[in-house]
Amino acid sequence: MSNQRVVEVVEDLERLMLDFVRKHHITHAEYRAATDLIVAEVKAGEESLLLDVFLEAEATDVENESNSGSTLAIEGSFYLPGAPEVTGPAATMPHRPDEAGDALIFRGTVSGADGKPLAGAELDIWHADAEGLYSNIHPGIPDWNLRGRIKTDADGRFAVRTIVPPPYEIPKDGPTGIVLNALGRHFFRPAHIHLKLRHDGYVEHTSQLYFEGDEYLDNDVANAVRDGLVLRIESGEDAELAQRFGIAGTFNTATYDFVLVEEK
Ligand code: MBD
Ligand code: FE
Repeated sequence: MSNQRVVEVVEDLERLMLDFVRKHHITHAEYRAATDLIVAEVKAGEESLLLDVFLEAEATDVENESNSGSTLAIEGSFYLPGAPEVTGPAATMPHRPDEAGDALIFRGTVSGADGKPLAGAELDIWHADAEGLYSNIHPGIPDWNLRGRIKTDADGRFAVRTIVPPPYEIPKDGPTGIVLNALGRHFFRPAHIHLKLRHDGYVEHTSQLYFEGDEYLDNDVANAVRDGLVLRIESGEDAELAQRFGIAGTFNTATYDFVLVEEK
């Protein structure tokens, strides 16, 4: 039995590709190079990376057009469900004893579109380490390092200690990197923190947060930076947070308030 949505979009895609082959006089050798690229992407485990770099931001833009909550952003290729829960007043992302990078307390609130704070909302957070590498993906890093799930308190607030990640560089030597190189593009994404937010009765919210001053904000290889997702890192003293997290002197904080959309 045919599926109406599949007929609609796949037949349109088919027409687009046939027109494309004709328009560019694609040779048989070029056609075969394209199928070989797909095989190479799968062999390298980069098929999602290729699509996420080139297409995913457009799909989230489409969703943002009719989204009344906080701005959505791409998931990227490295999300894994089941990260450890991080709890307590000094909630800290799983990390190595000698984890490199500047300490950051990321904090904020989660509320509904009506402004009602959401207690017990889950923030599923993952980001790269100071080398730009992701645990469970890149070798040599303990499983679940810098991946964690934290819940908001009774007032819908959260605060978690982690490190400021650096810009992320797409592997240069893999098939996706070869394509980017042939296009004359660089391989960098601005530094970012990935998040998925969940709360019963609300639509799961996938986004990413960036940092002011990053040289790749305006030329992200995945073109995924959007207004309102760029955080300012405030460096200063905050007695309450310092006590809570047992840190002395000045430290970095970054704040973001999420708005989730109710399920229909
Ligand atoms: C990532 O972490 C990412 O942000 C993108 C766009 C692609 C792959 C991994
Ligand atoms: Fe990423």
